[in-house]
Amino acid sequence: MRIDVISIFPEYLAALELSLIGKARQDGLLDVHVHNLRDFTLDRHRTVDDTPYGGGAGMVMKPEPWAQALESVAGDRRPVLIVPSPAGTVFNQAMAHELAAESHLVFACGRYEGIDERVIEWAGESFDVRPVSLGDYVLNGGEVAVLAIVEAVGRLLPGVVGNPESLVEESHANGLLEYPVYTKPSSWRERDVPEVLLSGNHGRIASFRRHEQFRRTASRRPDLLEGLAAATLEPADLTVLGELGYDVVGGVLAHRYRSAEL
Ligand code: 6GU
Repeated sequence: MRIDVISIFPEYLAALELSLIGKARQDGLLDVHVHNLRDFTLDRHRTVDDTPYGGGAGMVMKPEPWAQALESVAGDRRPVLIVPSPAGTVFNQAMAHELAAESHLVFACGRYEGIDERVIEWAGESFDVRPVSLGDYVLNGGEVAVLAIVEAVGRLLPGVVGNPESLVEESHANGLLEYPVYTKPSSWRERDVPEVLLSGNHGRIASFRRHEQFRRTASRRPDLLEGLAAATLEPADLTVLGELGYDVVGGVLAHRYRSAEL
């Protein structure tokens, strides 16, 4: 996969040289190119921003440096252009899987109040444009989002994560949060590892872990359970979910008291 990142803080992306993603680059699985937007300006001051039409606080990124930078990375195959923005679609594991199937991702890191909207419209002629948000809070620019998205996508590429089994049993892999994990010693500061995990009974261990996934998800992320298709659940799951307050209504999970509010 090829990745181009355009930013006025290219040093921010140095973290992509570290750890799993850095290793994937060394191994030739990921071809990452970071570009300084200021290299595409045409004035002596390398200006990338200007005041907003219509007034208001802050500055807006000028269109022409973006057009020059994007043209320089476009290629001929209609790459996906990810525009990090708190006004984007919220990123999740399903989107990470979709992006992992692409051959070329381009990231346009805005700063200030954002990029002149005409750039986003114009880019649609040669890119598949996707405004993407990390969640409902505001960052100063897109760079941190690029680090997060490249890491989430990169680890899904074949060969990046050493043991692909570890991608199966992790949070969001099956729409639920991950079960809690423990290691030695079995007793630590008067706290014992749940007995079932020492039992060697793989069936009991699997159902304990699944039970814990439901308990955790119900407590921390009830939004993930609400509306879940009951067809994906086993009878034993429905017993546990029933104890957690969930019923099946019209083929999907609904919390007994909360569903009307959601
Ligand atoms: Cl992707 N960008 C910015 N600037 N702020 C954000 C965000 C992205 N996601 C959440 N907040």
